Amino acid sequence: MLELYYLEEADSICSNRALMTLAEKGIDNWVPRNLVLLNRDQFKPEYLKLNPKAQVPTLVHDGRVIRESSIICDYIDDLTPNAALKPTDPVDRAHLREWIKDSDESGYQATASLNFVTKFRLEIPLEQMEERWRKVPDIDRLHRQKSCVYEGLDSPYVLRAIGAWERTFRKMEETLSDGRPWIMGDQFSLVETTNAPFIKVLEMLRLLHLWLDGRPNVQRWWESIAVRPSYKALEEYPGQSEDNEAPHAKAGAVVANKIEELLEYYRETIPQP
Ligand SMILES: N[C@@H](CCC(=O)N[C@@H](CS)C(=O)NCC(=O)O)C(=O)O
Repeated sequence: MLELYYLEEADSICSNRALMTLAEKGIDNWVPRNLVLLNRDQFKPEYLKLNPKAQVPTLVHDGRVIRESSIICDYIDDLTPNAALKPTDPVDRAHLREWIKDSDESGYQATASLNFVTKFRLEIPLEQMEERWRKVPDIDRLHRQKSCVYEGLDSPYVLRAIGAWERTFRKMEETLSDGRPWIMGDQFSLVETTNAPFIKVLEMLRLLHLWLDGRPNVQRWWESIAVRPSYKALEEYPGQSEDNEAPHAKAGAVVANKIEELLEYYRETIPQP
């Protein structure tokens, strides 16, 4: 039995990595174990036994536990040879892993910071946030979340997030400039299923164009991802990304000018390789 503990929310970026990978593999015989963050399900003792970091997703396969979203995606890919999401050539595999490592290390932090400084900051009352922080078992996560909420757009995590996406999209534009459809070439891969749920948050915040303007190859790549059923299924309701009244769209509109200024500042001050 394959059980997935996850959050059913459009901005549960790590849950969505697993959901998109399952959909691409055509695996549908998994058992949903849905957690609700606002009920603090992730801090319940029975869940902490599965995931001591109090995070989703967690995959349990025949009673054996697999944690960390990118490792879960890799594991899901190995469950069936259909629609392989990893190349066979060892050097290509090493390159795929470099992309995923980068996504884990900087894409994740960047997206989480931008989500916190926009939607969460506007939507979740401070007392509720502070109550939640008393339970967070990870000092890095705690500092990042507090800084984004207390300091807002002046948080150093925000400039770091903007820079992380600038660096990633620059590298993507270079890679895709030979006309290849996907980052790994002709093969749609884990690079797409691990990055798309993060980029989706930028899209929902209506900020994505700040990085994609002037990057036609990344735009083409993103348009090809956005029409895939595996991506569309991540929406909480049909048309969510197009809805100007959706919480992300409203929260993004408040910060768009300042984020654009910070991106300009980053481009002017940090040397481009
Ligand atoms: N490195 C972990 C990060 C997982 C993570 O941050 N999950 C978020 C949801 S996207 C979470 O569980 N947050 C719980 C909380 O904020 O209390 C992974 O990739 O699985």
